[in-house]
Amino acid sequence: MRRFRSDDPRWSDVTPKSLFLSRRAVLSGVGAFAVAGPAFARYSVDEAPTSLEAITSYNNFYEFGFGKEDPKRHAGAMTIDPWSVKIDGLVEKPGTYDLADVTKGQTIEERIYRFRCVEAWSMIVPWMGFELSGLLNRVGVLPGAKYVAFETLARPEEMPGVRKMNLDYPYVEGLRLDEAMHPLTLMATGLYGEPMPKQNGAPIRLVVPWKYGFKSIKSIVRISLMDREPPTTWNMLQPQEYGFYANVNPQVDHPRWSQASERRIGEGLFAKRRDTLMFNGYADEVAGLYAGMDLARFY
Ligand SMILES: Nc1nc2c(c(=O)[nH]1)N[C@H]1C(S)=C(S)[C@@H](COP(=O)(O)O)O[C@H]1N2
Ligand SMILES: [Mo]
Repeated sequence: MRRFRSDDPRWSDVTPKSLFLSRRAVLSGVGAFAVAGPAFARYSVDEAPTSLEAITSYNNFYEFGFGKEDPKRHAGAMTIDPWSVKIDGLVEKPGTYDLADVTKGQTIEERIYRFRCVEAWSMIVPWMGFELSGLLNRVGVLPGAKYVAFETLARPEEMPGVRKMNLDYPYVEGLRLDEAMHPLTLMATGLYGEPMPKQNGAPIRLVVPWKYGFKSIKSIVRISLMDREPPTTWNMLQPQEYGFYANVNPQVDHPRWSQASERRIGEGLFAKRRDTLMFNGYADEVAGLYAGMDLARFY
């Protein structure tokens, strides 16, 4: 984990590109020097990534069914090319952007993040992606905007869960604008150095590592800048169980289970559970966003 805050001047000479290169150096076995350097630690956690096999075969993507294996089994049918994202609401340059235009000018880097589902399991995922702030700055956020709303593709012909309407589709999520602009908030386009697997939300999804996984909406087709808090899928379904904020918090239990600990996928069913960390271990970076807020009330 990082040792300094993001605004610490000691980071000033560390560019995202050099971070990426140092990580590559580590992967290719260049050695301990690169591992020890603070550049490596800036936004990535120093924990062993969960296997590609586990990350791509134990999924939540209800558009393809409730079961953890359903997304891997059915997501192959999803057409991801061509792909476009409608960006609208309180922006200077609204429009329908094709995928190449969404990623244009953004630095894609590797970020190894903790990922904690509200169901009390977790993984370590080596995402590829760029900061959402880069895209929002490019399209120009207008002064009245306070929230960002996201929407997933809902294509019944290709999605058995959507055909059955096992949830209210399209799946929608949202962030407060300051959360969306935070440097940890990623538009992820891949993992393990490869384009995003369909079951993980190809071709582009959100990753917000300090929040429960359901905030990290997959296969995004629309981003809207709003002046008020947008409705979100799980909150609409069960408001007393799933809040808008959904920050990982070991002190605020889900009404039906404890959030104090978690099962790390890949360690086996009999491995010792791990303690869940406040803001999923990203408190140094994000606690300031919630200063003065009652996190038991705004769960
Ligand atoms: N569109 C959409 N996005 C979604 C979901 C979903 O069902 N539909 N599930 C969420 C939940 S509950 C989790 S834990 C993560 C799972 O991401 P992963 O399968 O890549 O691990 O995706 C989130 N994003
Ligand atoms: Mo989840």
